Amino acid sequence: MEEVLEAAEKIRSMEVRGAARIARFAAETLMKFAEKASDEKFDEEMRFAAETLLNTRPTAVSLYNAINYVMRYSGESVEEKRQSVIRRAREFINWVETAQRKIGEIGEKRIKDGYTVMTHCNSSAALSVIKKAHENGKRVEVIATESRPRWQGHLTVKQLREAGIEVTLIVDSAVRYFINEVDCVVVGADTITANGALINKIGTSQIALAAKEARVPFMVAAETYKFSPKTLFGELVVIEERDAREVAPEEILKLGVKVRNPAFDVTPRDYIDVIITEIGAIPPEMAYIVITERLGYAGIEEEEITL
Ligand code: RUB
Repeated sequence: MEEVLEAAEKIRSMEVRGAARIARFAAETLMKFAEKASDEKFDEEMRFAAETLLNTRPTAVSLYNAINYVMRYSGESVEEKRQSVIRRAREFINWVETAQRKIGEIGEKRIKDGYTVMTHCNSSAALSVIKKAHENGKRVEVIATESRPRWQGHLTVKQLREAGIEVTLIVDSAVRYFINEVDCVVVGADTITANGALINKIGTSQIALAAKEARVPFMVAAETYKFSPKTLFGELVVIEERDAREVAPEEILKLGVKVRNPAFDVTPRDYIDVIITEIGAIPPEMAYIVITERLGYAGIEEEEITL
């Protein structure tokens, strides 16, 4: 169980971060844990591991979908169940890899030669789109935000430079200043709700607002495991609020200043032109169908959702 607790801490502390990486890491952790879990209490131990991983970061539904996918294992004997967990975890990991590749192939068609693309935070799905356009010989430049307070923008600019892509780093508050120099915005997703709203890194909704005002297309790159089944039943997505010390130094905190540090925000579907998924470039209004048909929640009652 120690490995599961360590893995949970890596997610909580953001050593492993980003919705897709978190999901993949959770599936890998459950797979390794299943190999060692006891014969006597296999189901109980698996469930404890699943819940421990689930209770790390509340917002990205990819974590829930990954764990839920693996935990729908089956089998008569413990050995069959163990093999089923391993098989399902491998299937999920394969889903992550193929979806990101496919999203790149579909999304890059929306990026024309000579485009300047704005992105926010550090999204593997969004970068897959930009990198694919570059690989296909299009001249692409990127404007990337710092993404305070955890500076994920620094990862983004490094990864883009490694790929040989021109990139400009800006502070988050400079988005509107630069929006008219941009041909489109591409961001990732932590969660897409049943009504097509996007939950992504704090600041995303301000970018969407600026993009709409400037008539700049706003694209979301999101694998279908970023769509939230629980929102079908009216559940609201929990926005993680992180420690004040990520935002303000001790000398400010000791003055009794109240600090709020939400990690994500909500962009209503009206601001989204298209969601690039591995099954196609879809309008946000199709989120309900993705959850029911693609993720298989059609006709499922809320009580049947056990995790
Ligand atoms: C990361 C973030 C990313 C999405 C999508 O937040 O908001 O835009 O997770 O990333 P944090 P990906 O750094 O707090 O985890 O496309 O890689 O899943």
